[in-house]
Amino acid sequence: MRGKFALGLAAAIFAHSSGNAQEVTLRAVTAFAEKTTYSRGFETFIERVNADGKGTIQINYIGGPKAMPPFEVGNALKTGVVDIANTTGAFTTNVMPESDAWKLTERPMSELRKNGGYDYMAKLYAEKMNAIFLARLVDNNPFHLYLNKPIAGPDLTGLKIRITPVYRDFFQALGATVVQTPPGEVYTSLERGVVDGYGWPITGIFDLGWHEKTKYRVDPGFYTAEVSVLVNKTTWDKLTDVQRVVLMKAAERGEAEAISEFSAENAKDTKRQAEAGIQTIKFEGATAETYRAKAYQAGWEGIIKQSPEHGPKIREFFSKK
Ligand code: 173
Repeated sequence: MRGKFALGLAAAIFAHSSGNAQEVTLRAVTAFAEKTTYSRGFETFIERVNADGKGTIQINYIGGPKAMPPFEVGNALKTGVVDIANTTGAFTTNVMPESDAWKLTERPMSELRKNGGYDYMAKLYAEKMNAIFLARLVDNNPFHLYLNKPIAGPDLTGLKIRITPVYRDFFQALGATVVQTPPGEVYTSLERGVVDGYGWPITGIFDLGWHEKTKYRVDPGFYTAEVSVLVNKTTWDKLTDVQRVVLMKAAERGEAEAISEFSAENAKDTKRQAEAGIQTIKFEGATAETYRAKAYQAGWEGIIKQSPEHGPKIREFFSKK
């Protein structure tokens, strides 16, 4: 993790600070339920900022989806209703369609911060969302299809599946009927039989009790989940260098920890799912290859359709093919 991040940090440290500003307090929200898997990294980030930033910068954690619906977070950040947010690209496509492309990265952030991929996306966040993309706190965390009806192969014809933009193009390509919901509606949708399954990463299904309503997980996984810290750019521009460094230090630490943290979490939850009686429907060999290839093909086609201008360029930075 000694790429652009570190250089930017050093530059900010040595730049002149603008006088002795007072302590500033930023308003923060998360798109995921408080104290669950995908808010945890952000909560650690906030603790670090509040410890390190005493007298200079503090974060007031307003909360999660009870305070603000997940799909509204991008716009709230853009307009400055909140100063800082923990969210994922799939929840902010209404302000920036390209944000959903993070799920397709086949390179770690340490590499994307050097190869121009981060810079390209950061410019789009600044222009379209009025946001600074501070750090990716979730990576190396595959998505899966979870089902309550068995399937014999990669064909979802006749099944109704809960989605977000992450899964839409892929599950539709497999023949599914899709219905978009925020995470907060997954449990009742399963309970009422409104859906036959859902997309979600390998970790976190225990947070809201979904394991009670889940029979099967389909392997292999596909893509990698992304959850990141974004800062309103107008707020950022008003901060002093000292205040920015507090944020950047906590951001750099969080991003550096993500890959190893999730490799442990992934293993833990895979085991826990089996112990909870969730059976795996495992595609192998050529079927698995085709399934994953279809995921990426449908995913990129979707991004490029949404953004013919930027999609192909983003693909060059993110993809291995
Ligand atoms: O399934 C979802 O709600 C979703 O898009 C997502 C994205 C990142 C992490 C967890 C879930």
